[in-house]
Amino acid sequence: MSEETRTRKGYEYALEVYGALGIDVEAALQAADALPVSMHCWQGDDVGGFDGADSLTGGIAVTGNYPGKARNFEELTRDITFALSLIPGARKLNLHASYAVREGRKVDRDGYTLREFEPWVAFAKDQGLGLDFNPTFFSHPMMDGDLSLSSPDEGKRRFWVEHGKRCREIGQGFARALGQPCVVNFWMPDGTKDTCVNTQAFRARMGASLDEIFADRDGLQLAPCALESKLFGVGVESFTVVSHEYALGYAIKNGLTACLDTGHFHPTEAVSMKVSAVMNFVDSMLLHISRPVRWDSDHVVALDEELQRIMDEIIWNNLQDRVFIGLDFFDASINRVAAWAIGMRNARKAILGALLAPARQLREAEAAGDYTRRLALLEERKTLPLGAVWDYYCLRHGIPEDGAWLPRVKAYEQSELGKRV
Ligand code: RNT
Ligand code: ZN
Repeated sequence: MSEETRTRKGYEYALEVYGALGIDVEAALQAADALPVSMHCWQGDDVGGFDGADSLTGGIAVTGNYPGKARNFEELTRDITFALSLIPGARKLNLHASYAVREGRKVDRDGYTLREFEPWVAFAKDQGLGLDFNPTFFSHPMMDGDLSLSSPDEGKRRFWVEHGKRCREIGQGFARALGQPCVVNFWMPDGTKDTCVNTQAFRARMGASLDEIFADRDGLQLAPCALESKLFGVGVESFTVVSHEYALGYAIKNGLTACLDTGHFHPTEAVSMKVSAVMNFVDSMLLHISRPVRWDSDHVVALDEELQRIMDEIIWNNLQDRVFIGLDFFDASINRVAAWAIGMRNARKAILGALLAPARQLREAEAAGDYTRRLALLEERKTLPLGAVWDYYCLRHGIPEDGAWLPRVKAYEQSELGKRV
């Protein structure tokens, strides 16, 4: 039997199984395909960027030295292009300001304009991608240790305020150029290694900086701005200025987007359980989906229960128009293109899984107080033939199925990545 015949047969079987549950597979496929997932550019070069940093600061860490890391714009875009050929569905590309293409010009982060990102805009147009954006408040000589927007050094704080403003302008430029919104996400690593005794002073300076950056309310439609909270960073363990309560409070008070990174909470807290709660109080949310192994380790996103629960919460609560889905991980111990493919394919699989669940029956059971049936259905749902629908979906879009994409990555490793020494 050819692979294609096998896939089609599997799909027919799946249609029967889902059909018996009253699930419209075609509608699910179309909805899953249309939901944008933003792929972070920084998996391709271990969060290095192009604007001069030789080490990663801000309390984040990449481990591993798998060969083939992208070293410049050409290599990174080549790798992204190749990765995208393995990833079905609506996609956006998420850039960091540190990926500015300066072409020798002496411009720093407080002065970046759309010009430094024109090559990215051209690339996005060429690939049919939307763009999202992040100011980079780390890996830069103007950092005050681990402080940026909350620094007591007025010169440094001002530099970072200007950077924040520039990044909003650039995000709006992306949105205009590409005809779709650009989410601009603000994550500041600010905090202290050991006990901070004037926490309020840091938060007051942070607040004053953010107020300046967001004073201009124009452009928030084109480029919604998100604030990302965090629990702690390496070397910044005791006090984080933009903690969860701070970020959420600021976002609610100021009409910004709340960003929740799945690695930025205590290990037993689940972001899936926060989505509908937070969505009561903000217009929109950005998710940084990651996989925290024991801590904020930024492992490649796996198709685990939490990923599925996050997508269930978004889809079952009909929040997909107000929740922006982005990925955030960096693993340098495996092939970086494969890391993208695995994480992005998993995100899309989980979206499809949520759309293919017997949501009506689950709701009915719950409304009837039949929690036994609800649990039985939730468990049985886990072994429905999602994989058969997934393979058909890939086939239909000319994307390699499970089992077929990795050999391509290995070939790319031979022909392209292996040359980078
Ligand atoms: C760090 C945050 C942040 C970064 C990226 C590179 O803990 O998660 O989102 O990972 O901006
Ligand atoms: Zn993040």
